[in-house]
Amino acid sequence: MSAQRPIQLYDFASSPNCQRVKVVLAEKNLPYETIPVDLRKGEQKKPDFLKLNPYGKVPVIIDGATVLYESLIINEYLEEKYPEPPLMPREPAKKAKIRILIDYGMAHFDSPYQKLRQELMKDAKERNQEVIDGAKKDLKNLLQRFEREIGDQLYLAGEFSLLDADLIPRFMRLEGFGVLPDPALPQLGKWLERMKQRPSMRAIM
Ligand SMILES: N[C@@H](CCC(=O)N[C@@H](CS)C(=O)NCC(=O)O)C(=O)O
Repeated sequence: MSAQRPIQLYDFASSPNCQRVKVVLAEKNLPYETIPVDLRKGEQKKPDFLKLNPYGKVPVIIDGATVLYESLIINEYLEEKYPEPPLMPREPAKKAKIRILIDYGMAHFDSPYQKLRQELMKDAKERNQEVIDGAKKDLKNLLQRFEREIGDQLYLAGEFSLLDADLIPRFMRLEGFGVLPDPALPQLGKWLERMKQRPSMRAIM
């Protein structure tokens, strides 16, 4: 029997959506090869790529005969297909809570996060400081929930889980945008530093 090829990851290095998959691949010690897709050149909209992901976005993984896109769904797949080490608790109620928090960190953060990102991408003299301040304030308010959730635990749901892996790329950007660290969010600040020490973060730092 011939050995199966390692997982292939269609990747754009600075993409947070690709980065969350890379963290999970590394946490699970899964060998993989990256196939760079240059988003600046529009390679993600070429017909061959659209056959893999009709949305024309990275990441995409190929695992044997399985082709998958959507980073959060890829990570759920990796967790189920390669259960060791586990990145989700066994109890359905705990799993459901983690999924609620992943959704919160993605969907609920999206509007102020994108607003801030768009504004900061502009030339400094064209930026609207009111928009920046408003988006930062909204993000800090949303982050309070994670500050309460983590409490004195090491990771967002106690043990390291998909919740940490899925959210870390976005939270690293929040640090780059000057939202974190914040004196009002001390536990999250410590978590961010703790996350940076994990070997799996080397793939994205
Ligand atoms: N919901 C998707 C979003 C994927 C996504 O937006 N990827 C970006 C890179 S971070 C992309 O490929 N953008 C190129 C484009 O939209 O043309 C996921 O989680 O995988």
